[in-house]
Amino acid sequence: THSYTKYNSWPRVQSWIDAISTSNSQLISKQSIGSTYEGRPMTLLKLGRKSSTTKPAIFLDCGIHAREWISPAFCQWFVKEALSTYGSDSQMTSLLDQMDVYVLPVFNIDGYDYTHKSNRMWRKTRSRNSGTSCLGTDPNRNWNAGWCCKSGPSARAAGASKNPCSDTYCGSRFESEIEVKNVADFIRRNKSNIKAYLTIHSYSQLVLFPYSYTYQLAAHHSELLKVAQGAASALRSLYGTRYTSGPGAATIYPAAGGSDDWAYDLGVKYSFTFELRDTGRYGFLLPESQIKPTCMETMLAVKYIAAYVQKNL
Ligand code: 0X9
Ligand code: ZN
Repeated sequence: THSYTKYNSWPRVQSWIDAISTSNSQLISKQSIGSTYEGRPMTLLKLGRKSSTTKPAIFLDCGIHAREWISPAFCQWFVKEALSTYGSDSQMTSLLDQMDVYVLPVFNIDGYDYTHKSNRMWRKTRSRNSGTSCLGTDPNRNWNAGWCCKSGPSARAAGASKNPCSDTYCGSRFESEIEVKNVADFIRRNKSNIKAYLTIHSYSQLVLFPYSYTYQLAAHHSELLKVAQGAASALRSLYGTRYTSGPGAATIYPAAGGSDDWAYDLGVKYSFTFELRDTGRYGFLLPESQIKPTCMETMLAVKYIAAYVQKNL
């Protein structure tokens, strides 16, 4: 059975998606944005007070990488908190009155399911690659943002690999992965409304923003740094958990083809990647006892960014 303080398997997340969207129909609706490689439906939740006109929106996704289990746990927590605090928490109420929040609870569903059944440390999608038995592409190297670019004289792409057996394989072309294509198509279709793109990963305790495919600073670098630092200090205010913020390339490593850089270059100015707990003691195997505190502190950071975006519409 589904629990917010456990790591739920994909079938449990799927029935949770159906149950929560039918029981709160004034505030939440679901839509399919396509299917995964293995044919599972990708269901997007839309949170917000119903309106006759199109509202500005925030896009939030979790579970791009299969083994980062705390990430889908956060998206589920976010939906629960949004629904249960609407009407009592003034910030959440005003957010969902003025804006919509699109939540994709698990991006890489095939990979997530595989980590529950076969290999806990799987990262990529589960698609076939021609000429090799190695499966999968890194869904965070598959976007059209300096895709698999070779920097300098070396034949290696920045933080991405041309080798299908690598965990950071960039794919045969950008958007080769149907999951990436489905989400990119949705964001392109709705790009005039989408004001912020937030993507949740683990681990390392970071708030990252563009760029990762280049060391060049984003046009809005100072503002993004200010917002990221504000989010990190909001997060820290609860339990003292320390997050570092900065542009991806300089803060973790250069890595081309990521969703945050793609969204930013499309025109979504407030584009952030979160790397949740911890800093390496448990890594991807974060104990279930840390789900609740991690989600509670992360809520403060996400709500900080949402409030900033709302104020600057
Ligand atoms: O390497 C990644 O994709 C992310 N780290 S993780 O350990 N979760 O795999 C960081 C993504 C930062 N953004 C880009 N590289 N665009
Ligand atoms: Zn990740």
